[in-house]
Amino acid sequence: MGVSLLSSPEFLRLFLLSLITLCLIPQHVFASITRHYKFDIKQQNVTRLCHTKSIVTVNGQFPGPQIVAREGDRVLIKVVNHVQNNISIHWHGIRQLRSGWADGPAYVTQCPIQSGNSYVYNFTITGQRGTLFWHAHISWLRSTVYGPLIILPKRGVPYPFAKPYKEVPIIFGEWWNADPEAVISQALQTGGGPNVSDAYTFNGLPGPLYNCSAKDAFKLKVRSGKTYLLRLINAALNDELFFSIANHTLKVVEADAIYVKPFDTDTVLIAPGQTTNVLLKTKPHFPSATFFMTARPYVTGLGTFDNSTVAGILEYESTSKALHTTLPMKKLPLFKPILPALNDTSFATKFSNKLRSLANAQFPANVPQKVDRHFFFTIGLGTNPCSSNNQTCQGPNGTMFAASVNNVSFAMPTTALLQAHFSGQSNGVYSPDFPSSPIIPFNYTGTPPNDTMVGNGTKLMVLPYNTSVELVMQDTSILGAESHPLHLHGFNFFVVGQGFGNFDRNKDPANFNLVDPVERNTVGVPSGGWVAIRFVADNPGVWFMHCHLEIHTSWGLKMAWLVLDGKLPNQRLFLFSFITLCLIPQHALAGITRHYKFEIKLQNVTRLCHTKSIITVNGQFPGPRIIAREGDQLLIKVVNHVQNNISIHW
Ligand SMILES: *[C@@H]1O[C@H](CO)[C@@H](O)[C@H](O)[C@H]1NC(C)=O
Ligand SMILES: *[C@@H]1O[C@H](CO)[C@@H](O)[C@H](O)[C@H]1NC(C)=O
Ligand SMILES: *[C@@H]1O[C@H](CO)[C@@H](O)[C@H](O)[C@H]1NC(C)=O
Ligand SMILES: *[C@@H]1O[C@H](CO)[C@@H](O)[C@H](O)[C@H]1NC(C)=O
Ligand SMILES: *[C@@H]1O[C@H](CO)[C@@H](O)[C@H](O)[C@H]1NC(C)=O
Ligand SMILES: *[C@@H]1O[C@H](CO)[C@@H](O)[C@H](O)[C@H]1NC(C)=O
Ligand SMILES: *[C@@H]1O[C@H](CO)[C@@H](O)[C@H](O)[C@H]1NC(C)=O
Ligand SMILES: *[C@@H]1O[C@H](CO)[C@@H](O)[C@H](O)[C@H]1NC(C)=O
Ligand SMILES: *[C@@H]1O[C@H](CO)[C@@H](O)[C@H](O)[C@H]1NC(C)=O
Ligand SMILES: *[C@@H]1O[C@H](CO)[C@@H](O)[C@H](O)[C@H]1NC(C)=O
Ligand SMILES: *[C@@H]1O[C@H](CO)[C@@H](O)[C@H](O)[C@H]1NC(C)=O
Ligand SMILES: *[C@@H]1O[C@H](CO)[C@@H](O)[C@H](O)[C@H]1NC(C)=O
Ligand SMILES: [Cu+2]
Repeated sequence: MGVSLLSSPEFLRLFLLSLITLCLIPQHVFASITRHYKFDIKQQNVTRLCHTKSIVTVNGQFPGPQIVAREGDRVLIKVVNHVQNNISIHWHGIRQLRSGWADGPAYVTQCPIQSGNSYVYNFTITGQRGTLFWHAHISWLRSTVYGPLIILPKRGVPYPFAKPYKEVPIIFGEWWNADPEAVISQALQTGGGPNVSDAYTFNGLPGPLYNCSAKDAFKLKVRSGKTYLLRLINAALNDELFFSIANHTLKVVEADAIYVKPFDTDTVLIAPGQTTNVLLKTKPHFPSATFFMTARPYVTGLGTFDNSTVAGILEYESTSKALHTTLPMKKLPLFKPILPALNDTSFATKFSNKLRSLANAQFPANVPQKVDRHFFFTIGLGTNPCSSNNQTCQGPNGTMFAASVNNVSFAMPTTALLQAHFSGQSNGVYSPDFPSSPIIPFNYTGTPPNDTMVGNGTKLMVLPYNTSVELVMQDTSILGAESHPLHLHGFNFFVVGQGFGNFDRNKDPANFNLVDPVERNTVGVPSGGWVAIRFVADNPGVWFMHCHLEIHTSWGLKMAWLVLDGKLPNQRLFLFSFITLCLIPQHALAGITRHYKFEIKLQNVTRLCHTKSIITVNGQFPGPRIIAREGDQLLIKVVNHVQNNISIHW
């Protein structure tokens, strides 16, 4: 059920008005502006690998449209759902300071937007600039519903590196000939591993290394002697990716919208949910060659995976006309990069160790030096008993695959967690008792225990406002060690340490980097190892944390933090306005929710032989009666059909 305070014509009027305002008033007058976007969720037929299918898209585009804003801007995105699926959109990496209602994960911060309904995401970008992305955050719809989210520095503020000649987003994804919704639905039913994608893509294009795909190639046309800023985004569902460009070195300058100390590398490793900005310096003279850029996965798990390679083409524009006419591009020699082996954990470790915060006066690394709460979470796969008693499941040994954090496989609620918390009705929705360390310690990276079954629950870890947190995430070898890119909503965190084997609380903290650790929103828990992160819980709300390998999230590798309001008014979550509410199961509550609809309209009424048109609620004079019991929640949707402005006082 959608509740909106502005009816859509009124929204449109506001929308047009602000556009006009934008056109007339010179931008330098504003410190920051409001940017309006409209996302129509609709089906679109798309063909790749000679395979045509109808996919869920934003505005018919695949990948979806780019959102561009400046640090300090407010962004208002109206999402209208024209498809049969429920949908919600996450603005991945946006801090959402006090605006948790706009974060997007379905059943965490909002109920999904149902078919025919709409929702307005309203947030301000505070203290962030760089490359992020947006994606659907329900089921596996993000396989096609994703796009870049680019935050430019404030007007007049330069990058901490020379201004690039051009900026180019390259968003990595997967192409599935099958319907990913059917794939995950089947996997969850059989308990087995899911089918895998058929191709990887750059900006939606699989490129020439796949059958029937030569024409669908991403081409980066460049001039010699220039510097390009490539905004790399991994939006793939289930695959960490290596990326490289033949005969060119890349300079990494930013990760997850935070500047890093620049370093050169031939290959970038980027997990789903991560973004990396690199500078590409083109060769000083026309090289008489074309170069492939390629990506293929980094894989540590035991399951099957898509081991294919996507290629795009780096093509130099020839300035000489003669060259152009006598040497068509396709006749030029072609060079291909050499990527690390699919299981090259040594490269992964070296690469992640090179990432350091810029940590200068302008962009300091505010690493929490003191810690209020220490947490230790195990991260990994496990099993559930087969839910079908007339057949064996396809998971390990006839069981069903599951995944967990501290052995809690997260059970999604049917009411949004934030709504349940905010309305004081958490009873029956979640419990505030997420374990701060494993209940039964074991040798996490040694011989796996005999019992691989996981527990489950909808448990939250509650943090008072401004708690300084250290969290060690420990991979387990229960069904084979595996790298897990963990994503935290609502915060950036500092990666203060990582290692292999079991984390040693007595020895390892001595080696933590509390000076210039990389700050990000998604970090790989090393395969068979651990990672330590720190953050300050300065953002009230309910914040999802989960593996960004979508299959692991589906299996339950997710949990949520509940950060309480602080004492001051500016330490509290904003009141919700455009919130899509879920129906709360009534038996779970002492009070119930009562829904009323007030249509403000004109009505002819006669008194003393005098007929006149008056403003009424639902045509009634006096208006309708509202009845409730103590403890009930009242939801009254007021729709204004008259010319006057209106508001109602209770
Ligand atoms: C997609 O293709 C099918 C089959 O050709 C067609 O019936 C349908 O109308 C198309 N849908 C869209 C959104 O173009
Ligand atoms: C869509 O979401 C609503 C509200 O949570 C739920 O009742 C309904 O079953 C969902 N529909 C589908 C198709 O998942
Ligand atoms: C967006 O959120 C801000 C802060 O809560 C609020 O003041 C503003 O009215 C909202 N705008 C819309 C269009 O909802
Ligand atoms: C590209 O690199 C390959 C392998 O290192 C080398 O043989 C070739 O000459 C290089 N080509 C150009 C144009 O740089
Ligand atoms: C990918 O996997 C398939 C099936 O396991 C195998 O036949 C093929 O050789 C692999 N390709 C590469 C490039 O590793
Ligand atoms: C990586 O894979 C290769 C061959 O596929 C294998 O020989 C090697 O042992 C593997 N390395 C690791 C670290 O698992
Ligand atoms: C197994 O049970 C399900 C319902 O639980 C039923 O749909 C299915 O047909 C049964 N399969 C067999 C082989 O009996
Ligand atoms: C599989 O299950 C059987 C019987 O339940 C058990 O004896 C065996 O040890 C299990 N194997 C593994 C690899 O878990
Ligand atoms: C855990 O298991 C590993 C691998 O078997 C072993 O090397 C290590 O010593 C064990 N650690 C502990 C604390 O038992
Ligand atoms: C696990 O299973 C093995 C072989 O079935 C057995 O020898 C061992 O005692 C079991 N360990 C535990 C802790 O139950
Ligand atoms: C959670 O665990 C209980 C048993 O503890 C089981 O009955 C239930 O099916 C599990 N739910 C899920 C979603 O795995
Ligand atoms: C009220 O009466 C006027 C005059 O008879 C008529 O034009 C109008 O449509 C009526 N309005 C409503 C809401 O009934
Ligand atoms: Cu994972």
